Amino acid sequence: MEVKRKILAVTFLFLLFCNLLAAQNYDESKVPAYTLPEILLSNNDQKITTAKAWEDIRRPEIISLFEENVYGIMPKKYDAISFKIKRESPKAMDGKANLKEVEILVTNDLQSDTINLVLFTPSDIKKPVPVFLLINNRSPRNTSATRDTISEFWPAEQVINAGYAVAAFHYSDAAPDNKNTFQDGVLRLYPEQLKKDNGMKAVGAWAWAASRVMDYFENDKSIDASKVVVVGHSRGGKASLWAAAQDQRFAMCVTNCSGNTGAALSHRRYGETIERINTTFPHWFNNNYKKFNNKEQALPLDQHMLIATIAPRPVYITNASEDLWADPKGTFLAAKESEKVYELYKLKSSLPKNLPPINTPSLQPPLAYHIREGIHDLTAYDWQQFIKTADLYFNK
Ligand code: GTR
Repeated sequence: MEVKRKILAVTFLFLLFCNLLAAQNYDESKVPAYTLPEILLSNNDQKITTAKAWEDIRRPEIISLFEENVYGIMPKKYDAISFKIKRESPKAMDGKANLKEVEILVTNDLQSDTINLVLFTPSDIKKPVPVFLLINNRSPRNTSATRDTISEFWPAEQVINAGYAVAAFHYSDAAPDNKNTFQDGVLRLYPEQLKKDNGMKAVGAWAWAASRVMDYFENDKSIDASKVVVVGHSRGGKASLWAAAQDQRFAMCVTNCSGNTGAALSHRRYGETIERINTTFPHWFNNNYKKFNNKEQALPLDQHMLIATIAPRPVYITNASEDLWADPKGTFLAAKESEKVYELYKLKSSLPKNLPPINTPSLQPPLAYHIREGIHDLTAYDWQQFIKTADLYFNK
């Protein structure tokens, strides 16, 4: 009896292991044949040939496809918002920057949530400056206000030296990244979302919080709110894309190594899959998204369409050479597919035809891309390129 149980247990573990291996494909020849949903064909088969038709018809359709099937509907209304400067230091970074620590308090239906913002602006500015805003999904130490930790994940000194303001908030202020506690943030304000299959979850809440920071920027005279770049890495990069898609006040989006349900094409089933992401992180996307576990072909959308909703505003997309989990090729292909929408705005993409070599950035807006040598991360090298593209775009 005991032996039989052991055999059963070993067989079970072996099958589980095979299953896990089989689920993740890293072999280009095993990418299934797929047809991407047409970006430029409306739900009632109308061909979209102008920027106006895109904005009036197709873009709203695509936004609702993503709301319904992936990220959930983002609530836009709240009762009140207030900004409190908790600390200000005009002599931060050896006198090079002004530091503000701002408490953004949002209330709705007697519930509230606080987003804590760290903001450095260059000291010597004569007019409002553009700003890079990071949705920090790693340790809060990365975005230290005291600069007791200096990290490449948020190289604030480097951004200040380039003449930009630099800001960050920690994503857990908006939604803890945990399947049992993600409700304990922004979703306290919108409890009805939790009952709906198309309700907002964690990624939606992180993007929502970026928009509240945008509300603050519109009230800070040192910031040029028409030049805000929203930046996110990985799961933060999924949120930065969704934030820029939802909120057209963001002038530019950076999505760094964002992978599955970020900037990579799901239909390819290369690296992380929808089933895998929904199983490991059930609190990120809405309930409807689970219907597409192992059913990528049935998706009425793919991530190239999300990138396209940000047009004509620039998007900077990245990968890392060792980060196959995030499917660099599928990410680059998604960027290429979105070019058609930029063309409607007469914006010519300067992306190369095929995935460029490692460390060869294509910086010219509207679509910028690089694949950096190394692992899944956000580094000083990455930031250096984002700054160059922002310089080109803002004519600095
Ligand atoms: C991974 C996840 C990715 C990505 C990454 C990260 O575990 O599978 O989709 O979001 O985490 O955020 O670093």
